[in-house]
Amino acid sequence: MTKRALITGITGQDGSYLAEMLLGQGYEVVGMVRRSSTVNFERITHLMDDIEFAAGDLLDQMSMIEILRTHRPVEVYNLAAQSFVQTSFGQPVLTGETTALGVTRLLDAIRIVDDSIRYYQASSSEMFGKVMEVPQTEATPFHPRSPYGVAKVYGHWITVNYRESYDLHASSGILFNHESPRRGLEFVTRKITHGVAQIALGQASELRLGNLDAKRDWGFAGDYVEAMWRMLQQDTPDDYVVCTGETHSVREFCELAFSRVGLDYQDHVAVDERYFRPAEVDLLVGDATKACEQLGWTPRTSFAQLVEMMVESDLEALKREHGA
Ligand code: NAP
Ligand code: G4F
Repeated sequence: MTKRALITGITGQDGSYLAEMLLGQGYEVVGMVRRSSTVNFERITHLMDDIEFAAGDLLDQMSMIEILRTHRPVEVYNLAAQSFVQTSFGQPVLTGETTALGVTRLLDAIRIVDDSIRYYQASSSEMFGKVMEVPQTEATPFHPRSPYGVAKVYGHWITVNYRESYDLHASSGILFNHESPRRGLEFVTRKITHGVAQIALGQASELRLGNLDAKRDWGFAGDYVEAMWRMLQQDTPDDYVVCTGETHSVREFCELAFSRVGLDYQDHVAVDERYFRPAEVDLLVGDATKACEQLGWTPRTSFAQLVEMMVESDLEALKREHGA
């Protein structure tokens, strides 16, 4: 029997990789997209003929009930969110409505329409915030440092609560930062690799960044979507940390990215107060032992391979754009 999966956030970085993976496994994929005045399908143009699209919004519960009734998925991957931490400080209420309450709207829609649906919640290492231990595991207490992190803690606990209250097959993946050439330009890794490519091609001379000392456990998004899928294939729903177990600073990311094009980051990076946050997450590094032992998942892409992949992709894209 062909399985049908619904992905919210299909136009985002992870949605595009997950859709690719599920289609490759023979799934029928339904993608929930919200209305906007211009289409936003850049990351999934190559999949447009294979995906069925359904109009809906995490802010609108009826739209999700209708999608579940019409398309009858057996798995739902909730990847949609206001996902940019910096924006969450400026728009905390919208972030809460989408990233926190949106989860309850969708879980309730599942409970009403078909409580046998298997559900994946995109939780985040941002929930650990001011970390209580190093490395962070499923048992590490949360101390979020942004409205986004607070909203994700709510989304995480409401998922656990619906699992315990209504016996839903609802799992939560606590994913550490994962990047790719499809990462939004506002996130620091892609901002750096795009900036490096512009500077290498003579289209810019400077890159303005915030806190260079923040450390993150960065992996490749293409590897991480496989862990999401594996969670929903388990007999019992649960929560899993997904990470590489290595941490690197923003400064190290810069050093490596600039060195790929033969440049010294110190000649081009300027620190700009505008990119500092009211409260920072200084250090994230996870321990994915549980995901490794129970899901058989391990990351395949190293930090150096990730940086190289992103720099190369931005160089190629800019060259194409400028006809070089
Ligand atoms: P992303 O690229 O920012 O994509 C977010 C997606 O959510 C987009 O498709 C966006 O649609 C959609 N969306 C936003 N508001 C919506 C709404 N009100 N209704 C319906 N859809 C809405 O994020 P990502 O990096 O792929 O991350 C996927 C999920 O994992 C997010 O929940 C994120 O918070 C979480 N997460 C990410 C990371 C990471 O490092 N990438 C780590 C941990 C957790 P538009 O295209 O229309 O804007
Ligand atoms: O790339 P970032 O914006 O990612 P952040 O805040 O870690 O959040 C990402 O990962 C979370 C998982 O832990 C996800 F849940 C979330 O959705 C998102 O995908 O910033 C990374 C670090 C921060 O410490 C920030 O202060 O880089 C620092 N940074 C320094 N200069 C900068 C900049 N961040 C951005 N975006 N832009 C800068 O110029």
